[in-house]
Amino acid sequence: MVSLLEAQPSPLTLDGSTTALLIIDMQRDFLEPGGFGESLVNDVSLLAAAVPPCRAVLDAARAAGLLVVHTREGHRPDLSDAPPAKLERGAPTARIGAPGPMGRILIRGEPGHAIIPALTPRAGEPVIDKPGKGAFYATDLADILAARAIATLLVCGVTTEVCVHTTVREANDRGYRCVVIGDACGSYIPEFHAAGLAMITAQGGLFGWVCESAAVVTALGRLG
Ligand code: C5J
Repeated sequence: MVSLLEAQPSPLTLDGSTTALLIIDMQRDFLEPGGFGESLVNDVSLLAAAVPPCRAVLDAARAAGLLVVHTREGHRPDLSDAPPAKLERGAPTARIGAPGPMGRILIRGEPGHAIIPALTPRAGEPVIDKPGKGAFYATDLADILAARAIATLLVCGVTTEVCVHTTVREANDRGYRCVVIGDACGSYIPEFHAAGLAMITAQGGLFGWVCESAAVVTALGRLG
């Protein structure tokens, strides 16, 4: 069954059997005080507005039977998967691997690495641990999507201009139709959020489509 999704620069059809919801890095390290986001001197409260829209599309995707995939940015405790160029950035006390109030910053298994409680993955929903900004780099995401013949990705999460954008660019080059759910994304820098969304739809849809969470809920409701 297909459903029409209102989006920019044009509406598009969603086929529930070949569409997945991809939720990027909604981790405590980015959204809560004391994590990686705050270590880079960001106001992490700016990301809170994205949580209810993410929850709304997550509920709608689950009800419609879509594949839901979650990602987490983070590194092995021995940092062997973190290139020096990434590790050496930022103040030494606030770098990846440094101790913080939520455990070592951006390290797998630490409290800060977990997805926020409101969006906790359910059993059966793949969780992709990624060492980079893009969710395809050094992960098995492409295999998981191919096994389900996924052609369209509904993408949300944080941050708009970094991990969401990098993932959408990777996915676009791999042939996926990418729909970014604008109000379900967030950035520490509002101008970057707005520019990031504008870049996706520019020139007839350079990297895909942008829509609102309410439109996704409506479209998925017709599939459920
Ligand atoms: C960043 C991310 N901003 N998930 N990561 O470093 O966007």
